[in-house]
Amino acid sequence: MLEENLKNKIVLVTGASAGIGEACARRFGAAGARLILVARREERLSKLASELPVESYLLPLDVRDRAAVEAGLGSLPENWQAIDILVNNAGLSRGLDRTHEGDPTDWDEMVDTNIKGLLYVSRAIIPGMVARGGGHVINIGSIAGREVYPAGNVYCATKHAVGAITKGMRIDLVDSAVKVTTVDPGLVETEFSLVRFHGDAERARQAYKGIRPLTGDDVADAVIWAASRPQHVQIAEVLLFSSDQASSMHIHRDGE
Ligand code: NDP
Ligand code: 8X3
Repeated sequence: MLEENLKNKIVLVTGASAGIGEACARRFGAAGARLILVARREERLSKLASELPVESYLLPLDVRDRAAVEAGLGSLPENWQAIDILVNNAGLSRGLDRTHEGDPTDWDEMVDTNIKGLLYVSRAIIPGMVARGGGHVINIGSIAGREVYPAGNVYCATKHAVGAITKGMRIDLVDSAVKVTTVDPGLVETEFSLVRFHGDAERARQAYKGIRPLTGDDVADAVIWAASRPQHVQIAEVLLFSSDQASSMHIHRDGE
């Protein structure tokens, strides 16, 4: 079974405190990988670590804080430095407003987290992968990186940027043994919509009304699959939807 390739690998997951990132950590842990868990909510990371069947290292930080990213990743204990797999998952949407009505504070948070945070973490980790002669970067993009939907403007722009950065990384690393993958989901039921709507649980529920959305574990399944291919196989892109979804704008909801 190819998942055996993952045993004892060092895997760093950003945004491991919830949703897709937490599911990835659990799946890599079940496959015997050693995990570095990154997010802001340290208590969530501690609880997750206590439930994993493997050794893990907690790195509570905000990926928007370049100095904290550089310090945290630059001072890993020696036995945690040789990161094999980076899952760039930390990200969020804020608001669903027309561009001319949007809140610039929301824009800053999305751009700083989804684009700059991903770049800071990647910049700190990829040179070691190149020097060691192996590694795999898996970016969590989105259908929002392939399409633009009404009021999705800035969030979609950040995910289009993740798509472009992923392609750029793959080109820049083609002469190395480092592989680059994007996993792009459609609707996944996590804390994503609660965060997008600033804690409005009723509005968040509406996003998944009448459909059977993907779960974090469904996305983790694709991440694990991409991560466990043989070294010469580079999965470039994975696009996955709930079977009730065909595009950002084609969603079949019960009763409609
Ligand atoms: P969740 O809100 O459930 O999880 C988001 C994770 O990102 C949390 O662990 C959060 O941790 C972390 N995070 C957010 N901001 C920061 C930050 N500044 N520094 C460090 N960690 C941060 O959402 P999802 O699991 O759904 O989202 C994960 C990724 O998947 C995102 O990139 C999202 O854009 C993408 N995605 C989601 C889809 C969906 O429908 N849910 C579909 C397609 C893509 P903490 O708050 O503790 O810092
Ligand atoms: C999250 C999926 O469609 O809400 O990236 O943008 S969507």
